[in-house]
Amino acid sequence: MPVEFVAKPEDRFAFGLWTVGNRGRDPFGDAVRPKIETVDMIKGLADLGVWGISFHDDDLMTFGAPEAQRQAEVEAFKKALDETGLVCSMATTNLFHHPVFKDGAFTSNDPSVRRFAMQKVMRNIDLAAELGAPTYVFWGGREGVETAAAKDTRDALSRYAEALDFLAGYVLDKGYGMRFALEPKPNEPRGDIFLPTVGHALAFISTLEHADMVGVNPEVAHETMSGLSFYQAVAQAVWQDKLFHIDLNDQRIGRFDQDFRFGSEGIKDHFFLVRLLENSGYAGAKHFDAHAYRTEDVAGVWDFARGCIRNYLALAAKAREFDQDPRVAEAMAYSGVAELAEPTVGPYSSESAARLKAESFDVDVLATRGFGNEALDQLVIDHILGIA
Ligand code: GCO
Ligand code: MN
Ligand code: MN
Repeated sequence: MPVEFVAKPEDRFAFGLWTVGNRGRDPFGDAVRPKIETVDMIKGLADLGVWGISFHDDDLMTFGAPEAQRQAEVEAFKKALDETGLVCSMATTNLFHHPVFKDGAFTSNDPSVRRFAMQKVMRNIDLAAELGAPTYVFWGGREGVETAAAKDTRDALSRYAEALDFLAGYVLDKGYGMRFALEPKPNEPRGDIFLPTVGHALAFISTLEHADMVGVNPEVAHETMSGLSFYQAVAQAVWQDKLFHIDLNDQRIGRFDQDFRFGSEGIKDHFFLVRLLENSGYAGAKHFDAHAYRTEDVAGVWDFARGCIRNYLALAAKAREFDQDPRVAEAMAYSGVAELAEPTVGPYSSESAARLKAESFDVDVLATRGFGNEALDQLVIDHILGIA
Protein backbone atom coordinates (compact mmCIF):
# COMPACT_ATOMS: atom_id res chain seq x y z
CA MET A 1 0.00 0.00 0.00
CA PRO A 2 1.50 3.38 -0.94
CA VAL A 3 1.95 5.72 2.04
CA GLU A 4 -0.20 8.88 1.93
CA PHE A 5 1.48 12.25 2.42
CA VAL A 6 -0.72 15.30 2.82
CA ALA A 7 0.73 18.77 2.24
CA LYS A 8 -0.46 21.54 4.54
CA PRO A 9 -0.11 25.30 4.01
CA GLU A 10 2.39 25.34 6.94
CA ASP A 11 4.71 23.25 4.75
CA ARG A 12 5.05 26.36 2.58
CA PHE A 13 5.15 24.57 -0.75
CA ALA A 14 5.04 26.92 -3.70
CA PHE A 15 5.08 26.65 -7.48
CA GLY A 16 5.78 29.17 -10.21
CA LEU A 17 3.00 29.88 -12.67
CA TRP A 18 5.48 28.94 -15.42
CA THR A 19 6.11 25.47 -13.94
CA VAL A 20 2.71 23.84 -14.09
CA GLY A 21 2.11 26.24 -16.97
CA ASN A 22 5.02 24.78 -18.96
CA ARG A 23 3.74 23.49 -22.29
CA GLY A 24 6.76 21.38 -23.16
CA ARG A 25 8.44 23.68 -25.68
CA ASP A 26 12.15 23.07 -26.09
CA PRO A 27 14.78 24.42 -28.49
CA PHE A 28 13.84 21.67 -30.96
CA GLY A 29 10.10 21.46 -30.67
CA ASP A 30 6.89 23.28 -30.08
CA ALA A 31 4.26 23.07 -27.34
CA VAL A 32 2.89 19.57 -26.74
CA ARG A 33 0.05 20.34 -24.34
CA PRO A 34 -2.69 22.97 -24.08
CA LYS A 35 -2.50 26.11 -21.98
CA ILE A 36 -3.91 25.73 -18.46
CA GLU A 37 -5.67 28.94 -17.45
CA THR A 38 -4.01 30.76 -14.54
CA VAL A 39 -7.14 30.40 -12.42
CA ASP A 40 -7.23 26.63 -13.02
CA MET A 41 -3.56 26.33 -12.14
CA ILE A 42 -4.12 28.11 -8.84
CA LYS A 43 -7.16 25.97 -8.01
CA GLY A 44 -5.33 22.77 -8.94
CA LEU A 45 -2.37 23.72 -6.75
CA ALA A 46 -4.63 24.68 -3.84
CA ASP A 47 -6.20 21.20 -4.06
CA LEU A 48 -2.72 19.72 -3.58
CA GLY A 49 -2.18 21.69 -0.34
CA VAL A 50 0.17 24.22 -1.91
CA TRP A 51 0.69 27.49 0.01
CA GLY A 52 2.25 29.92 -2.42
CA ILE A 53 2.42 30.93 -6.03
CA SER A 54 5.11 32.91 -7.83
CA PHE A 55 5.11 34.65 -11.18
CA HIS A 56 7.12 36.58 -13.76
CA ASP A 57 5.43 39.80 -14.84
CA ASP A 58 4.88 38.31 -18.31
CA ASP A 59 3.30 35.07 -16.95
CA LEU A 60 0.57 37.12 -15.40
CA MET A 61 0.11 40.00 -17.80
CA THR A 62 0.49 39.84 -21.57
CA PHE A 63 3.68 41.71 -22.56
CA GLY A 64 2.86 44.87 -24.47
CA ALA A 65 -0.94 44.46 -24.10
CA PRO A 66 -3.08 47.55 -23.37
CA GLU A 67 -3.11 48.57 -19.69
CA ALA A 68 -6.82 47.65 -19.32
CA GLN A 69 -6.15 44.06 -20.38
CA ARG A 70 -3.12 43.80 -18.06
CA GLN A 71 -5.19 45.12 -15.15
CA ALA A 72 -7.96 42.57 -15.87
CA GLU A 73 -5.37 39.77 -15.88
CA VAL A 74 -4.07 40.90 -12.47
CA GLU A 75 -7.60 41.13 -11.09
CA ALA A 76 -8.37 37.55 -12.18
CA PHE A 77 -5.18 36.41 -10.42
CA LYS A 78 -6.06 38.26 -7.22
CA LYS A 79 -9.55 36.79 -7.25
CA ALA A 80 -8.18 33.26 -7.61
CA LEU A 81 -5.80 33.88 -4.68
CA ASP A 82 -8.67 35.17 -2.54
CA GLU A 83 -10.88 32.22 -3.40
CA THR A 84 -8.23 29.59 -2.67
CA GLY A 85 -6.31 31.26 0.18
CA LEU A 86 -3.03 30.88 -1.70
CA VAL A 87 -0.48 33.64 -1.16
CA CYS A 88 1.85 35.29 -3.61
CA SER A 89 5.15 33.97 -2.25
CA MET A 90 7.57 35.45 -4.78
CA ALA A 91 7.65 37.61 -7.87
CA THR A 92 10.27 38.06 -10.57
CA THR A 93 10.82 39.74 -13.91
CA ASN A 94 11.03 38.20 -17.33
CA LEU A 95 14.27 39.77 -18.56
CA PHE A 96 15.05 36.99 -21.02
CA HIS A 97 12.25 36.27 -23.51
CA HIS A 98 11.92 39.40 -25.60
CA PRO A 99 14.61 39.90 -28.30
CA VAL A 100 15.45 43.25 -26.70
CA PHE A 101 17.30 41.29 -23.99
CA LYS A 102 19.48 39.25 -26.35
CA ASP A 103 22.63 41.00 -25.12
CA GLY A 104 21.52 41.05 -21.48
CA ALA A 105 19.27 43.20 -19.34
CA PHE A 106 21.17 44.94 -16.50
CA THR A 107 24.41 44.08 -18.33
CA SER A 108 23.42 44.76 -21.93
CA ASN A 109 26.03 46.88 -23.67
CA ASP A 110 23.17 49.19 -24.68
CA PRO A 111 22.36 51.68 -21.87
CA SER A 112 18.78 52.11 -23.12
CA VAL A 113 18.17 48.37 -22.79
CA ARG A 114 19.61 48.51 -19.27
CA ARG A 115 17.26 51.35 -18.34
CA PHE A 116 14.27 49.59 -19.92
CA ALA A 117 15.09 46.44 -17.93
CA MET A 118 15.22 48.39 -14.68
CA GLN A 119 11.95 50.14 -15.45
CA LYS A 120 10.33 46.75 -16.16
CA VAL A 121 11.54 45.51 -12.76
CA MET A 122 10.33 48.63 -10.92
CA ARG A 123 6.87 48.29 -12.41
CA ASN A 124 6.64 44.66 -11.38
CA ILE A 125 8.03 45.41 -7.92
CA ASP A 126 5.05 47.74 -7.45
CA LEU A 127 2.71 44.86 -8.31
CA ALA A 128 4.67 42.41 -6.15
CA ALA A 129 4.31 44.79 -3.20
CA GLU A 130 0.57 45.14 -3.83
CA LEU A 131 0.27 41.33 -3.83
CA GLY A 132 2.35 41.05 -0.65
CA ALA A 133 5.27 39.06 -2.12
CA PRO A 134 8.03 38.89 0.55
CA THR A 135 10.75 37.95 -1.95
CA TYR A 136 11.75 39.33 -5.33
CA VAL A 137 13.96 37.02 -7.40
CA PHE A 138 16.60 38.01 -9.93
CA TRP A 139 17.60 35.30 -12.37
CA GLY A 140 19.99 36.79 -14.87
CA GLY A 141 19.53 34.28 -17.64
CA ARG A 142 20.68 36.69 -20.36
CA GLU A 143 23.34 38.41 -18.24
CA GLY A 144 26.38 36.85 -19.84
CA VAL A 145 28.33 36.28 -23.02
CA GLU A 146 29.17 33.82 -25.73
CA THR A 147 32.50 35.55 -26.34
CA ALA A 148 34.53 37.20 -23.61
CA ALA A 149 35.60 39.78 -26.21
CA ALA A 150 32.11 41.29 -26.10
CA LYS A 151 32.04 42.51 -22.50
CA ASP A 152 34.53 43.43 -19.84
CA THR A 153 33.23 41.28 -16.99
CA ARG A 154 34.36 43.90 -14.46
CA ASP A 155 32.15 46.51 -16.16
CA ALA A 156 29.28 44.02 -16.40
CA LEU A 157 29.49 43.28 -12.66
CA SER A 158 29.59 47.02 -11.92
CA ARG A 159 26.42 47.54 -13.98
CA TYR A 160 24.80 44.50 -12.29
CA ALA A 161 25.61 45.94 -8.86
CA GLU A 162 24.45 49.40 -9.93
CA ALA A 163 21.07 48.01 -11.00
CA LEU A 164 20.59 46.06 -7.76
CA ASP A 165 21.67 49.01 -5.60
CA PHE A 166 19.22 51.26 -7.44
CA LEU A 167 16.35 48.77 -7.22
CA ALA A 168 17.01 48.10 -3.53
CA GLY A 169 16.99 51.86 -3.04
CA TYR A 170 13.60 51.97 -4.76
CA VAL A 171 12.16 49.26 -2.48
CA LEU A 172 13.45 51.03 0.63
CA ASP A 173 12.24 54.42 -0.58
CA LYS A 174 8.74 53.01 -1.16
CA GLY A 175 8.82 51.21 2.21
CA TYR A 176 7.89 47.89 0.57
CA GLY A 177 9.91 45.64 2.90
CA MET A 178 10.56 42.85 0.40
CA ARG A 179 13.96 41.19 0.08
CA PHE A 180 15.91 40.32 -3.05
CA ALA A 181 17.19 36.83 -3.89
CA LEU A 182 19.75 36.31 -6.66
CA GLU A 183 19.52 33.04 -8.57
CA PRO A 184 22.86 31.78 -9.91
CA LYS A 185 23.20 29.62 -13.03
CA PRO A 186 26.37 28.70 -14.93
CA ASN A 187 25.08 28.71 -18.52
CA GLU A 188 21.93 28.31 -20.63
CA PRO A 189 20.67 30.31 -22.35
CA ARG A 190 23.98 32.25 -22.47
CA GLY A 191 27.28 30.48 -23.10
CA ASP A 192 28.56 31.91 -19.81
CA ILE A 193 26.28 33.60 -17.31
CA PHE A 194 27.57 36.13 -14.76
CA LEU A 195 27.23 34.96 -11.12
CA PRO A 196 27.43 31.29 -12.21
CA THR A 197 27.28 29.67 -8.77
CA VAL A 198 25.99 30.30 -5.26
CA GLY A 199 29.56 31.05 -4.18
CA HIS A 200 29.97 33.75 -6.84
CA ALA A 201 26.62 35.27 -5.85
CA LEU A 202 27.43 35.34 -2.14
CA ALA A 203 30.73 37.09 -2.81
CA PHE A 204 29.04 39.59 -5.15
CA ILE A 205 26.28 40.34 -2.62
CA SER A 206 28.86 41.38 -0.04
CA THR A 207 29.83 44.28 -2.36
CA LEU A 208 26.29 45.68 -2.63
CA GLU A 209 25.13 48.87 -0.97
CA HIS A 210 22.12 47.19 0.64
CA ALA A 211 23.73 43.78 1.11
CA ASP A 212 21.54 43.02 4.14
CA MET A 213 18.39 42.86 1.99
CA VAL A 214 19.94 40.66 -0.71
CA GLY A 215 20.30 36.90 -0.43
CA VAL A 216 20.32 33.92 -2.77
CA ASN A 217 17.78 31.70 -4.48
CA PRO A 218 19.80 28.56 -5.20
CA GLU A 219 18.38 26.02 -7.64
CA VAL A 220 19.16 22.30 -7.53
CA ALA A 221 19.55 22.06 -11.31
CA HIS A 222 21.89 25.01 -11.62
CA GLU A 223 24.54 23.98 -9.06
CA THR A 224 24.30 20.41 -10.32
CA MET A 225 24.90 21.54 -13.92
CA SER A 226 28.24 22.92 -12.65
CA GLY A 227 29.03 19.57 -11.08
CA LEU A 228 28.89 21.14 -7.63
CA SER A 229 27.12 19.87 -4.54
CA PHE A 230 23.83 21.67 -4.13
CA TYR A 231 23.74 20.63 -0.49
CA GLN A 232 27.06 22.38 0.22
CA ALA A 233 25.90 25.55 -1.55
CA VAL A 234 22.67 25.69 0.44
CA ALA A 235 24.44 24.89 3.71
CA GLN A 236 26.82 27.81 3.20
CA ALA A 237 23.95 30.13 2.30
CA VAL A 238 22.17 29.07 5.52
CA TRP A 239 25.37 29.63 7.51
CA GLN A 240 25.61 33.17 6.10
CA ASP A 241 21.87 33.85 6.74
CA LYS A 242 21.45 34.31 3.00
CA LEU A 243 19.01 31.55 2.08
CA PHE A 244 16.08 33.82 1.21
CA HIS A 245 14.36 31.45 -1.23
CA ILE A 246 15.03 28.10 -2.90
CA ASP A 247 14.23 26.56 -6.30
CA LEU A 248 13.63 22.84 -5.89
CA ASN A 249 13.83 20.47 -8.83
CA ASP A 250 16.16 17.76 -10.06
CA GLN A 251 18.98 17.39 -12.55
CA ARG A 252 21.69 15.04 -13.75
CA ILE A 253 25.27 16.31 -13.85
CA GLY A 254 26.58 17.29 -17.27
CA ARG A 255 23.19 17.67 -18.95
CA PHE A 256 21.15 20.62 -20.18
CA ASP A 257 18.92 22.34 -17.61
CA GLN A 258 16.44 19.52 -17.06
CA ASP A 259 14.19 20.98 -14.34
CA PHE A 260 12.97 17.50 -13.41
CA ARG A 261 10.39 16.66 -10.75
CA PHE A 262 11.90 17.20 -7.27
CA GLY A 263 13.50 14.05 -5.89
CA SER A 264 13.26 12.09 -9.13
CA GLU A 265 17.02 11.74 -9.72
CA GLY A 266 19.45 12.47 -6.89
CA ILE A 267 17.62 10.83 -4.02
CA LYS A 268 20.57 10.73 -1.61
CA ASP A 269 21.49 14.38 -2.28
CA HIS A 270 17.87 15.33 -1.81
CA PHE A 271 17.67 13.41 1.45
CA PHE A 272 20.48 15.57 2.86
CA LEU A 273 18.98 18.72 1.36
CA VAL A 274 15.54 18.15 2.85
CA ARG A 275 17.09 17.21 6.21
CA LEU A 276 19.06 20.47 6.13
CA LEU A 277 16.02 22.58 5.24
CA GLU A 278 13.90 20.90 7.92
CA ASN A 279 16.55 21.11 10.66
CA SER A 280 17.91 24.57 9.89
CA GLY A 281 14.74 26.50 10.70
CA TYR A 282 14.46 27.71 7.09
CA ALA A 283 11.01 29.30 7.03
CA GLY A 284 10.83 30.53 3.45
CA ALA A 285 9.00 29.10 0.48
CA LYS A 286 9.82 25.57 -0.64
CA HIS A 287 9.43 26.57 -4.22
CA PHE A 288 9.31 24.04 -7.03
CA ASP A 289 10.86 25.42 -10.20
CA ALA A 290 10.48 22.38 -12.41
CA HIS A 291 8.19 21.09 -15.10
CA ALA A 292 6.65 17.88 -16.35
CA TYR A 293 8.44 15.76 -18.95
CA ARG A 294 7.65 16.73 -22.53
CA THR A 295 5.88 13.40 -22.94
CA GLU A 296 3.06 14.53 -20.65
CA ASP A 297 -0.44 15.81 -21.25
CA VAL A 298 -2.30 17.94 -18.69
CA ALA A 299 -2.97 14.92 -16.44
CA GLY A 300 0.78 14.30 -16.42
CA VAL A 301 1.39 17.88 -15.29
CA TRP A 302 -0.64 17.20 -12.16
CA ASP A 303 1.17 13.86 -11.63
CA PHE A 304 4.39 15.88 -11.79
CA ALA A 305 3.20 18.48 -9.24
CA ARG A 306 1.95 15.78 -6.86
CA GLY A 307 5.28 13.97 -7.25
CA CYS A 308 7.34 17.02 -6.23
CA ILE A 309 5.36 17.40 -3.02
CA ARG A 310 5.22 13.68 -2.27
CA ASN A 311 8.97 13.27 -2.67
CA TYR A 312 9.70 16.23 -0.40
CA LEU A 313 7.38 14.98 2.34
CA ALA A 314 8.67 11.41 2.02
CA LEU A 315 12.28 12.57 2.36
CA ALA A 316 11.34 14.76 5.34
CA ALA A 317 9.81 11.67 7.00
CA LYS A 318 12.95 9.66 6.22
CA ALA A 319 15.12 12.43 7.66
CA ARG A 320 13.11 12.44 10.90
CA GLU A 321 13.39 8.66 11.19
CA PHE A 322 17.13 8.89 10.58
CA ASP A 323 17.59 11.58 13.24
CA GLN A 324 15.58 9.55 15.75
CA ASP A 325 17.43 6.29 15.19
CA PRO A 326 19.69 5.57 18.24
CA ARG A 327 22.11 3.70 15.96
CA VAL A 328 22.53 6.87 13.94
CA ALA A 329 23.25 8.85 17.12
CA GLU A 330 25.86 6.28 18.07
CA ALA A 331 27.46 6.27 14.61
CA MET A 332 27.53 10.06 14.56
CA ALA A 333 29.19 10.14 17.98
CA TYR A 334 31.78 7.68 16.70
CA SER A 335 32.37 9.88 13.64
CA GLY A 336 32.77 12.92 15.89
CA VAL A 337 29.98 14.97 14.31
CA ALA A 338 29.32 16.88 17.55
CA GLU A 339 33.06 17.39 18.16
CA LEU A 340 33.14 19.68 15.13
CA ALA A 341 30.70 21.97 16.90
CA GLU A 342 33.21 22.56 19.70
CA PRO A 343 35.52 25.57 19.25
CA THR A 344 39.07 24.57 18.36
CA VAL A 345 41.02 27.22 20.28
CA GLY A 346 38.48 29.97 20.99
CA PRO A 347 39.20 33.62 20.26
CA TYR A 348 42.79 34.77 19.95
CA SER A 349 44.72 35.95 22.97
CA SER A 350 48.47 35.92 23.53
CA GLU A 351 47.91 33.45 26.40
CA SER A 352 45.90 31.01 24.30
CA ALA A 353 48.48 31.30 21.52
CA ALA A 354 51.23 30.46 23.99
CA ARG A 355 49.20 27.51 25.34
CA LEU A 356 48.65 26.17 21.83
CA LYS A 357 52.32 26.52 20.98
CA ALA A 358 53.26 24.56 24.08
CA GLU A 359 50.74 21.75 23.53
CA SER A 360 52.19 18.41 22.49
CA PHE A 361 50.46 16.06 20.07
CA ASP A 362 51.11 12.41 19.50
CA VAL A 363 50.36 12.58 15.79
CA ASP A 364 50.96 8.86 15.29
CA VAL A 365 48.26 8.07 17.84
CA LEU A 366 45.95 10.74 16.37
CA ALA A 367 46.48 9.26 12.91
CA THR A 368 45.17 5.86 13.99
CA ARG A 369 41.63 7.12 14.55
CA GLY A 370 39.01 5.70 12.19
CA PHE A 371 36.00 7.94 11.70
CA GLY A 372 33.39 5.28 11.00
CA ASN A 373 31.99 7.10 7.97
CA GLU A 374 31.24 3.89 6.08
CA ALA A 375 28.96 2.61 8.84
CA LEU A 376 27.32 6.01 9.23
CA ASP A 377 26.67 6.39 5.52
CA GLN A 378 25.28 2.86 5.28
CA LEU A 379 22.66 3.89 7.84
CA VAL A 380 21.74 6.74 5.48
CA ILE A 381 21.28 4.27 2.64
CA ASP A 382 19.39 1.81 4.86
CA HIS A 383 16.97 4.56 5.86
CA ILE A 384 16.48 5.79 2.31
CA LEU A 385 15.87 2.25 1.07
CA GLY A 386 13.56 1.50 3.99
CA ILE A 387 15.68 -1.40 5.29
CA ALA A 388 17.06 0.22 8.46
C1 GCO B 1 15.73 28.70 -15.44
C2 GCO B 1 15.47 29.46 -14.17
C3 GCO B 1 14.17 30.16 -14.18
C4 GCO B 1 14.06 31.12 -13.02
C5 GCO B 1 12.85 31.95 -13.16
C6 GCO B 1 12.63 32.85 -11.99
O1 GCO B 1 16.71 28.03 -15.47
O2 GCO B 1 14.96 28.79 -16.37
O3 GCO B 1 15.51 28.55 -13.12
O4 GCO B 1 13.14 29.24 -14.14
O5 GCO B 1 14.01 30.46 -11.81
O6 GCO B 1 12.98 32.70 -14.32
O7 GCO B 1 13.64 33.73 -11.85
MN1 MN C 1 14.90 28.71 -11.06
MN1 MN D 1 16.38 26.29 -13.96
